[in-house]
Amino acid sequence: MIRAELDAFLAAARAAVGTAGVLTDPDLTEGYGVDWTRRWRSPAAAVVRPATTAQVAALVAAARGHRVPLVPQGGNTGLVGGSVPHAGGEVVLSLRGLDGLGPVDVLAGQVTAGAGVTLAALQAHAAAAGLAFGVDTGARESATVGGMIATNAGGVHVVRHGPMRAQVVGVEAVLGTGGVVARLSGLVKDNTGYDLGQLLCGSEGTLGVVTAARLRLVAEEPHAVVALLGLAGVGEAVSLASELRHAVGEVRALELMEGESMRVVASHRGAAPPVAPDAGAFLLVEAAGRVDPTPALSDAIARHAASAPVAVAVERSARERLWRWREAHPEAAAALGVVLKFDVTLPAAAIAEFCAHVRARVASGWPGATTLLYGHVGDGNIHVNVVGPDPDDHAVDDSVLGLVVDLGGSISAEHGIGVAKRAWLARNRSAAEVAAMRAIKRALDPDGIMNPGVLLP
Ligand code: FAD
Ligand code: 2HG
Ligand code: ZN
Repeated sequence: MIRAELDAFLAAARAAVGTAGVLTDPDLTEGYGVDWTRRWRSPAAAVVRPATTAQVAALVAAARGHRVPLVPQGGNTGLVGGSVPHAGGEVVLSLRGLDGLGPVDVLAGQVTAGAGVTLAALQAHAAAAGLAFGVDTGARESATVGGMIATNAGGVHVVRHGPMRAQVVGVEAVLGTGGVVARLSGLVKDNTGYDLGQLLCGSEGTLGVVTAARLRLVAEEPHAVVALLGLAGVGEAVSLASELRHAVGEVRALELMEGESMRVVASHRGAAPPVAPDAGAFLLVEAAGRVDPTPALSDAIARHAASAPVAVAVERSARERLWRWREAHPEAAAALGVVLKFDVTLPAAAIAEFCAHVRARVASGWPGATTLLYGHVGDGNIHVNVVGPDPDDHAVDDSVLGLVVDLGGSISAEHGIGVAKRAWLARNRSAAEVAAMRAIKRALDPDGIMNPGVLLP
C-alpha cells in the first residue's frame, strides 16, 4: 500500500472517530497483530476503534477511497488466522467499542446487541431478564457477537439450540460497498428476497462489517446436571452419545475427550480426572431444563452404560469442575507450543475410525508430536490439535485434512477457513460453489478491501 494513501485514510479515520480512536504506536498496536494461537502474526499499519455504525460506514468509505485493506476484529479469539493482518499493511478495525446492549424484549424473546458485546455480557444480560442465549463456548469472556456471527460460531450447545446463525434474526452491517444494511426489527418471518444477514454468518469479515444483530433468546434452563463417563474407546463414546440424546430430551451438550488427550490435560493441570484415569475415551453429557433432568439422565446411563465409571454433578460449581476437564483442552495444547488446529466434522459412523487413523498418521509421520482429539461429538465435530511439527509444514494439513475428505467430512466445522484452510477450500467445495462465493465477494466488496486473503484461495 502506498504511504500517502495510508496517511490520507488515517486523516479521514481521525476525523471520523477522533484522534484517540486511531492507534499507530507499535507498542499499542502490537497485540492486535497476533492471534490467540500465536501462530499468525503480522503488524497492523494502524488500529482504528469506532464506536458507532456511522463511524464504521465512514471508515469503510475512506478505505474504499484510498484502497486500504481492513481486517475486522472482535475479541481476537478466532483460531484460523482471520482476525489479524497477514500480508502486512492492513488496518485492523477493532469493533469492541460497539458494545451497546438493548433491553431484552421478553415478549418477542429477542435482544439487539452491538457487534462488540462479549458472549459473557450477552449471557448475563439475558439471564437478568429470565432468558438465556443459545450459544456457549470456552471463549465467552472475549468472543464478541460480531466475531461469532462472522465465524458462525458453534460451541457446546449446538445439539440443543443450533449454531450462531440459528440465533440470528437480523443483522446490521456496513458492506464492502459502503452500503449500510439494517434488519433489526425482529421479524422472524421476512421473505423479502435474499437474506443478507444469514449471508454474513460465516463470511469471516470478507463481505462487510457486522455492527449489530437482533438475536433470538431461549428459555432459561434452571436445572442442570453434568455426567463425565470413562469408556473403552471413541466408538463407545459415539454410540453412547447417540443413545443418550435419544433417551433424554433435555440433553444440551455431548462432548468427547479421547483418553490420551485427557491425560495431556491431566498432566497440564497436575491432577487426575475424577473417573477412570486410564479410560480410552471420556464422554461429558449435560442435560438441562425447567424440571430437574437428573432422574432421566441417571436412568438412561443405567440403561445404556451401567458398567461405566461416572462422576455426576448437579450443583453449579461441581458442574463447572467437570466442565474444566473439557474446556482446559485448548489451553493444555497451547502450553506445549504452537498448535496446528484442525476443526473438522465427520459422519457419526466415521468418527472412531478417523480418530484412530489420525493419531496413527501423525505418530508415524511426525514422531514425538503430541496429538489431542476432543470436541462436540453430538455434532460430529472433532478438534484435532497437533503440537510439535513446524506450523509451516503443510504435509500435516495434507495428511489430516486428506483423511477428513476421504471419510466424507468437512474441513471446517465451526472455526471457519481463515488463512489456515484457504488452500484447502476447493477440496471441500465444488468449483461452482467457489465461483459463486467469488461472485458474491466481488459484488459486496468490489475493491477487495474486506479482509483480503481470508477464506477464498
Ligand atoms: P475474532 O477472532 O476477532 O474474528 C474472527 C473472524 O471474524 C475474523 O475473520 C474477523 O475478521 C471476523 N470478524 C470479527 N468481528 C467482525 C465483525 N464485527 N464484522 C465482520 N467480521 C468480523 N469457536 C466455536 O465455534 N466454538 C467453540 O466452542 C469455540 N471455543 C473456543 C475456545 C477458546 C479457548 C478459544 C480461544 C476460541 C474458541 N472458539 C470457538 C473460536 C472463537 O472464539 C470463535 O471463532 C469466535 O466466534 C470468534 O469471535 P471473536 O469476537 O473473537 O472474533
Ligand atoms: C473448543 O471446542 C474450541 O474447545 C477450541 O472450539 C478448539 O482449540 C481448539 O482446537
Ligand atoms: Zn469447539
